[in-house]
Amino acid sequence: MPSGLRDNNLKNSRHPSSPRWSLLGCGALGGVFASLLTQSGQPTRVLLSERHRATLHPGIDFTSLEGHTQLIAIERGFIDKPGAIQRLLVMTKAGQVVSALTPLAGKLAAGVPIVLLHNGMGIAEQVVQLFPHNPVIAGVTSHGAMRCGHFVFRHTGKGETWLGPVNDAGKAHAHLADELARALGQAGWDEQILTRQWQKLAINCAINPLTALYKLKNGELAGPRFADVLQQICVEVADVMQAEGQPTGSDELLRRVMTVVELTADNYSSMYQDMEQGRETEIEAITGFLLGKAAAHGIAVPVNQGLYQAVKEKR
Ligand code: KPL
Repeated sequence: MPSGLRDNNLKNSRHPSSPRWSLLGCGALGGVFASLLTQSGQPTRVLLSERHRATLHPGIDFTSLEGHTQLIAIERGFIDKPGAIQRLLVMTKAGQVVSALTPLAGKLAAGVPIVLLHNGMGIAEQVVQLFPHNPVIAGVTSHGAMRCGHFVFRHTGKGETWLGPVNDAGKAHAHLADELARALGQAGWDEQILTRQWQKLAINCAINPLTALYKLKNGELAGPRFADVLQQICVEVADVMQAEGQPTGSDELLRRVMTVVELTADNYSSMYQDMEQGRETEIEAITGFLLGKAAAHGIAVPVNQGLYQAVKEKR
């Protein structure tokens, strides 16, 4: 048995009373979070759809930031018959959140917290409608992750993670941020999560379409070639944020974008990875969300509009 399997089984048994995380969406970031949660001794179960039953894998092949590779034993469940769920962490792509959660509507026990960690915006409101009796918590994260094969994941960048309530019931679940912090090294709780979601949206509007269209690592956006376009993207996002009651300066947004470009210089953005692998991108939930809000306020966002169209046409 690989040593990773033995270690993690031991770790789990040291925390018999920890409530179990059920994780929906085992893509690059989901696989990395499942591995880190398990390594921190927090029992984590990955919920898969029935079509994955035939392709089960003995564990997650996980490579840490330091380059250590381990096979991590992960419990699996199936979404059609999930059994008891104590807390749900949803890490599907933005466009799949609602369809992935729909089989649980009316079945999830009242009070079970649902934590949403995906790029883009506009999804949490739909989840609140689907689960009126559950605390809904939204999160943003800037960790970098790569899927290198079937259940093979690499943690490529240490980022920040923030959680905050979407509905009133969510407000009682700040402890979930502490528990994520045990796994990730850092995670915070912010009642104003909407502001952080907008700031992350700006980062994704800037980094994701450009890296996907020009086939670049995030760090390659740092040169003078992209300085103007990045600034224009931030000016447009700041205009829309202002109209949405989230005043911010475009310079502040650009500073945040450049910090992430630097911290994740060696990473391929999720949109780059999606496009390379012929998967649906998150452009609707990212730039599409911005365009929708801009249209509602009558604000012109030509640079973001152009990037949106280019990504749509590329598929
Ligand atoms: O969120 C990301 C993504 O790739 O989707 C960033 C922060 C840009 C890191 O690559």
